[in-house]
Amino acid sequence: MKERIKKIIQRVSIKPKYIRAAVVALIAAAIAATAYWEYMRMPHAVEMALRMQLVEAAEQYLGCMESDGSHVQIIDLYNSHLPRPRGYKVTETDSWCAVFVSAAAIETGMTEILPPECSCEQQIYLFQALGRWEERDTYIPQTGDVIYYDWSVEKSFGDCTGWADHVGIVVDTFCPFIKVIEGNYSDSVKYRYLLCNDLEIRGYGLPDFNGHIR
Ligand SMILES: [Ca+2]
Repeated sequence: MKERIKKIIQRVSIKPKYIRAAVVALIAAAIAATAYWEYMRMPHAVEMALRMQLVEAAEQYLGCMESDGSHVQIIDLYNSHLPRPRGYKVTETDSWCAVFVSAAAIETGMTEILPPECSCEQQIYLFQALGRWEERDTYIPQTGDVIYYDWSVEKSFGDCTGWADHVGIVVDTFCPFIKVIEGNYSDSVKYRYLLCNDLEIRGYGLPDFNGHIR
């Protein structure tokens, strides 16, 4: 009986070469799993790169202002994109906050996910038509989201659904703060810092960067 058990143990015992092979296989599987995980993360990395690309296109105009006419290049870029939204050619004296946001989209070739417009309200309709409108003022925005303001909002609690007066592109969110880049902010391109869920936030247009990748 003892001999039989010994033989069975010998038969099933794993030889060192098999252990080595198993270790190699495990390491190979771990490397493959890591590579796959990195691959799966890639779309997010590409999406973030696109978000940054939009912000950087806007940031190159930092400091442009009406007083020295340097804002005209932004309006010219907007007008160069044909057909012009609603057939309107923007003039140098028009409000140009939405024009600025649109120019960044035109420059980066992202007009199908960030529809150009010179009117905030019209641009909101376009985002709504794309199913990419975020009405909740409590939404925590991401880099590249488009933020709309309503300056005349009544200072009370609740979701602002009033008339959009102004617009910018979210640069980054450091809760509870949002950093935004805006055109026609005191007649120039400037950063704005505000609180998440600020009462004057009307809502957000959310360009579908993932859709742009596809
Ligand atoms: Ca709202």
